[in-house]
Amino acid sequence: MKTKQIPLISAMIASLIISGACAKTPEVNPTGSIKPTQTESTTSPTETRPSVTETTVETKNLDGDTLMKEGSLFKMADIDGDGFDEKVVLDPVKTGSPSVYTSFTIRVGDSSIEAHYEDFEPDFSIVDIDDSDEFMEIAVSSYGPSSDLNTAFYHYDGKDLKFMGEIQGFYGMTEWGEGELKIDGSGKIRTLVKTYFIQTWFHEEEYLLKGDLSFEKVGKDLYTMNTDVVLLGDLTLYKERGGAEPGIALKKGDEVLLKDTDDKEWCSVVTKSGETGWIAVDEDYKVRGTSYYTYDLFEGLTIAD
Ligand SMILES: [Ca+2]
Ligand SMILES: [Ca+2]
Repeated sequence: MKTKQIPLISAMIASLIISGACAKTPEVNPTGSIKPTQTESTTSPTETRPSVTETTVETKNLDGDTLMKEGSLFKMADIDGDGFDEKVVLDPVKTGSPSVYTSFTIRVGDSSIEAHYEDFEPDFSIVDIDDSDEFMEIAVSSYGPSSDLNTAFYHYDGKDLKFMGEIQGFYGMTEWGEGELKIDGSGKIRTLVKTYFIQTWFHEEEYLLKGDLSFEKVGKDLYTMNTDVVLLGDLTLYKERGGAEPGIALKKGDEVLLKDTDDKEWCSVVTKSGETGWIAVDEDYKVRGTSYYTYDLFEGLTIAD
């Protein structure tokens, strides 16, 4: 299932990126200061593929499922800023038949955290979300059950590991190219998030790393959706966002652009002649003032799971 959906999602992501919402900041290599592992002399210093031990351990859990531990991955990096490298270890676990990666344990020193993620990448990255503090963070990305990509972050303070949170999007290389979650040392993480307002689509989002190690969504007033649709019924637009006054009267068959939305209530609609009106949408899909759901009124939407 994953392999079929990924090209589609990937294409959507690519088109979003091309459609130009991205004000690109210069990329800073977040892993530039990491030392390569000793065993892989052919990789460049910026490629921090961890070494893989060959040991395979199999155990059974209480349900009788086979748990397979396919060797630990580790990287050396000074993630607590004390001047000495820590050994950061990830123990991936596969379950089921055919087996998939379902859980892992992250270990630094005497501290460890176990986590469960469906179809996670059996790998991790050391990243520097904010280069003005001395810490670096551990990132583990997952493909998720239906292309619900996400990345989990962990912090080590020199004594304890802490789960910081997870953010939609994949960090690092995937099977279709570079993941959409970007870290540039600014303290902000940029990514694409999936949303279900009006249709299934993605928009850019930023998250700020806060002092308590949590992430805060920065948010935007309006996100660009830019979806061309054809009206399947008549529709009178609102004149203004937030208002109740009627504006342009559209007819069945009209072609319009669903342009900018707050991703919760309002979306601008641009006609072929370049005039703009607004629709309000309740409960993600109910077009206010009509008996239509968005997908019954607009042809050209993407509706996925
Ligand atoms: Ca250290
Ligand atoms: Ca830092």
